[in-house]
Amino acid sequence: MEGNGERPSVSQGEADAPSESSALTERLHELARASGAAGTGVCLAEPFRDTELQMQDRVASGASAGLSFTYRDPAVSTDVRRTYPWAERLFVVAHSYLPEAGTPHPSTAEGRVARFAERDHYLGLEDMLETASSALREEGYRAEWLRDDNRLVDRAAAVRAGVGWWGKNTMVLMPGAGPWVLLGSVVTDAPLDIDAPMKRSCGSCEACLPACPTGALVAPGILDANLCIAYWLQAPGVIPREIRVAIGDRVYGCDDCIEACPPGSKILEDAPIRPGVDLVGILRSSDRSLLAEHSHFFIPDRRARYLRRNALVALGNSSSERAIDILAGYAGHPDWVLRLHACWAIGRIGGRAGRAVLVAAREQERDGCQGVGRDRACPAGSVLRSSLVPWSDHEPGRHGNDCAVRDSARRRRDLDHRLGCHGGRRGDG
Ligand code: B12
Ligand code: SF4
Ligand code: SF4
Repeated sequence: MEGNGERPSVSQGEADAPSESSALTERLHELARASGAAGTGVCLAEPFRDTELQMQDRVASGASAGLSFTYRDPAVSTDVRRTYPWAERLFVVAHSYLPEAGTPHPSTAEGRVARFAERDHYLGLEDMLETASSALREEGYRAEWLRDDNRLVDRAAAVRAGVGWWGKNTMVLMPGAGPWVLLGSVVTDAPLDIDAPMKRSCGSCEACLPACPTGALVAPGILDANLCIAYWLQAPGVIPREIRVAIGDRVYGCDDCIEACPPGSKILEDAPIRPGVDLVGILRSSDRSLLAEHSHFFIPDRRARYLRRNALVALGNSSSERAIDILAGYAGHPDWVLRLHACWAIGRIGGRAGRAVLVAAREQERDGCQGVGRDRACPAGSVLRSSLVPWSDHEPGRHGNDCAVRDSARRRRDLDHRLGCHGGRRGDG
């Protein structure tokens, strides 16, 4: 059997009769497909040297923005034998979350969650990986699966195993599903037949590059995480001002560079419209229920403050004066990160009521908050000052990709929020 129907498998067994390993390989592909996998492939568990070098470059240039995860130790995440010395093969599985995940269509005071996180779509992938692992174990082989884990760069494995190709938006694209897939691998010592990498590329298409609202795709296939909205919505600390504007109504994840991708357009068309998430609801819920409801999000330190921070920013971008009441409550919140983003949101909405709240908040801040950054000095005061500048001047869309966002985000690289926790096992993409 061919892993993805596009390229021949390379048999490791006898040349004439189908070997035991060929039969097992075929069975695994079939099992995974039967359990819903959009694509499967097998590659050698050799180190991914090119990827390691790319990651070292990103760290050296700062483009990894202090990310931990796979960047914690690229020597480990690009060489699975450092974790599993017995590894011979990676059986890679791609799970498409479209059309089921739908397309978010938030109305005012609703926020947008990227499709991959609409619910925990990794659960389906885990079932597929476990099915394949069990089959291998039943045959007496070792098998462990990894998905979105610090110990393996999933996309490098998927490309080597011929499951898809590198897109210029850095995603792995698959025929049929385009970029709308999550990836995982079974690590095994079984001598499975390997697949050849796919002979495809984006060709002359570059649609994703201008589609990114912040210019985070700084070159084809190169993402500067300092500029990426998906990065900031799951980073600890303060979100830079210009990124806050670019965030729009998003509260988690960003799909713009993948929505623009033609190989995924057909499956995207079939995705049903679904409502957004209730932003005021997020601000009114208890920490416990917020964390329970969004248990599949990566939230730094599992602190509900970061979900609330994101909701404050999205509400600020909603232009809804009706949001001022709930924001006013947060302008006096004991947590300075929330106060700061609430004051910004109020300033962004503007209006007489908002200004009155900020004036009152500034009074409260007068003696405290002599912090490190411009924003931290006084959330309400800095917003009052900067509200004299028309917000449209900060709109990234109006200036193309060489806008203030990039400069500002770069300046922020060395600030304290990078030192926050971004580690541990990931819960999302
Ligand atoms: C860190 C991380 C992030 C970071 C950084 C992303 C990044 N591009 O590195 C942030 C938080 C920004 C992020 C965002 C998202 N992520 Co994420 N993330 C990861 C994680 C944990 C590690 C990624 C990694 O190590 N990258 C290493 C660098 C070196 O890889 P790279 O940037 O792709 O670099 C390659 C290309 O540059 C290529 N290359 C080099 N030169 C050139 C030139 C050309 C022309 C081309 C085409 C390619 C190319 O070679 C490099 C590798 O050798 C993986 C899970 C995992 N354990 O692997 C998920 C993962 C990559 N994320 C995933 C998803 C779904 C997302 C989001 C779509 C979620 C969302 N909707 O918000 C966004 C997409 C943003 C984007 N365009 O990448 C999926 C991607 C699935 C797929 N089909 O590719 C993964 C694999 C999780 C999973 N298990 O499914 N993510
Ligand atoms: S996820 Fe959003 S911000 Fe990040 S590269 Fe893609 S379009 Fe740009
Ligand atoms: S939008 Fe075009 S260039 Fe970008 S990843 Fe998709 S096919 Fe490739």
